[in-house]
Amino acid sequence: MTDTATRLAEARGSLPAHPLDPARPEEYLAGREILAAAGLLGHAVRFAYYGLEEPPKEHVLAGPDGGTGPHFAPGTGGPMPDRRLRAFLIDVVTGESADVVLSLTQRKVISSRTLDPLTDGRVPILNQDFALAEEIVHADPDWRAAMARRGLTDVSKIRACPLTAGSYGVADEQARRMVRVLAFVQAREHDLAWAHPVDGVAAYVDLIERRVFKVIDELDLPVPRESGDYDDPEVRGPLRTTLRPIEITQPEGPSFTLDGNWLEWQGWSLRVGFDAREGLTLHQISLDDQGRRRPVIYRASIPEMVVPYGDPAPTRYWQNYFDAGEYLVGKWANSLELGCDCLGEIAYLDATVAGDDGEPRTISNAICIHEEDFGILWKHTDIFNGSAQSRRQRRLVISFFTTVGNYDYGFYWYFYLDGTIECEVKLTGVLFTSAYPGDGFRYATQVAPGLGAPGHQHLFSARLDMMIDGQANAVDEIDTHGLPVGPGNPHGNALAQTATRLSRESQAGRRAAPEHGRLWRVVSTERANRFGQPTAFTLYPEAAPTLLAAPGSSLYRRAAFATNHLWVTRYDPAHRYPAGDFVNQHPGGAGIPTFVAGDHDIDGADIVLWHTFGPAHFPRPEEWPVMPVARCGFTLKPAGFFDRNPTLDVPPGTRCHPAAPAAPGDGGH
Ligand SMILES: [Cu+2]
Repeated sequence: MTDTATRLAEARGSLPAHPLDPARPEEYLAGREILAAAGLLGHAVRFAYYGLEEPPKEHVLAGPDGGTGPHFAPGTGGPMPDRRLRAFLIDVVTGESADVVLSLTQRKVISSRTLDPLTDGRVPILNQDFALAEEIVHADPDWRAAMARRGLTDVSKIRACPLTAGSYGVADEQARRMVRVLAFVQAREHDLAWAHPVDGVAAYVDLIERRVFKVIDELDLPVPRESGDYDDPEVRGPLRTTLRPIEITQPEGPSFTLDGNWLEWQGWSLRVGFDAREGLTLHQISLDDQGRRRPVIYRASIPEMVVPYGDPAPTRYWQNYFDAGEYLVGKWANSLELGCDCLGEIAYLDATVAGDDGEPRTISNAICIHEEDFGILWKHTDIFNGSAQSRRQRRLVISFFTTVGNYDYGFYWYFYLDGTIECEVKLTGVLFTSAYPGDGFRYATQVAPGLGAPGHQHLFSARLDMMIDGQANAVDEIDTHGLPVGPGNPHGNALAQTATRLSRESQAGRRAAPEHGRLWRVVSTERANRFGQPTAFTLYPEAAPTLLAAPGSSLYRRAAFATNHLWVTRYDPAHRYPAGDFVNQHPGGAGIPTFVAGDHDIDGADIVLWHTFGPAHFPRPEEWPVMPVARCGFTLKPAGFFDRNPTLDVPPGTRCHPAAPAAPGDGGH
């Protein structure tokens, strides 16, 4: 047998347990062989993305038990769907890029499309671009002269950051696969380079020609000198000695079960996935209701995030990073450490991503799964019957952490005993820095002498492929109003809710309205609760500002998804990324604007919610030199999904001695 045949046999012999299981190392290898056999892997071809091409939803739902459960046994339901991988390939000598889908099952390339970078955008940044960008600027005479003019003659001490370029309609830029490079001084090996930005200089690098094609040298600002090396005892001071241990133990083990990627806990069931671009993906989230598995969400993920910076300086106006579409957040996932990143009884899942060469790389302990005490679930001391009851809340936590340049992001999904789902992103790491020009500067906070941290936004997009009690769903916008004094409300205390059905895609680009406590309720148009009301889950937004870049700006077109807090679209398997498939240097208009262009009916349809969240971040001095976690996210709560509080059956804690209810007739006043 040839190598190819052996690998393919291996990949076939060990079929994934389920069609939504993440691609495995042997599958990446087998896929690479198929690409090579099709002549698509020349010596200069690199993988800018490589991952599972998920099977169509209807194929999964046609499986046994609606495709839920740990195993998808072929023969008992539909057949195992075709197993496919998708690769974004780039020839780093010619720049030619292709979007390729291959079938492991059929052992062939299914489709291969060459990108037109002017209209399609470009493939994401490669791993090799980090070292390459530095090598290129270090060798460039103009850039070296700009550094030398600032007294920086030893370029080995200057770190270069390959920053995505955006798209500003400049022909000389659009024609190139390029990054813009800002520089930071790292005088000692362990120095924190971000503390020493060489502001006022930007090098524009053509990654294909491997040269700097322009140096912007506009402002002469001193390089801030104070060390930000928070590992250095001189900088951080002595460690405090007053923290006593907190141990988290579960002597009988956790209450969840994990079978492959299938997770069950306290009535919840779901499948955990992982993708190099999106990171954690959750599938087929259901709730058990008296033995019935009731679907809630078919697929949940955060497929995009953009971090636009608000400093209009000529050397930095273009700073806006699409961390998922341009850098791939999943690819940079951390290996998590027990007792350090996660506390308690932890189950880990590894993640496999591919390197530039398409070789699989396993990130051990990339996904952390555990159970947490979360304070009080419910509590009441009754003044009439004397009952004093208290129950503790718990949540199941599924999380991963990723490092994208200076920032670190933790993505946490929480599932609670009462049916609540929460998504929380933890933002930490090191602020992006600039030189601080002096008092009254509007666009940055001074965080160390002469060091600025520009204001920016973090705008995440959650893609929630909803499935409340089935695929026929709709969204109502719920506002709460105080009513004017008048007939029927003589004392002016009346308050009421209005529910407005978002019937078409064109009506469903919505913003939060905290003054009305605005919520979006996703209802089943087929199932009702005991009151005859549709079963539903409600989305609670946090209502931070949407994209603040000016309408008409390049970013406004490129990050159109972020101009509203909510979009609702009819499900389409091709609609995966809210800023489009190829975000890097894309001129704008891709993603959400094209998804809603057909203005589909979304009342009683298979629908997807796209929810924008995340803070406008004007840094505080306390966020330097490393930032304590800031949080953002959203919550989904059952709203008439159950007929009453679903947690009456939660027992009191073993160390809890609730007062016995008073005997009938004892009640006093
Ligand atoms: Cu920030």
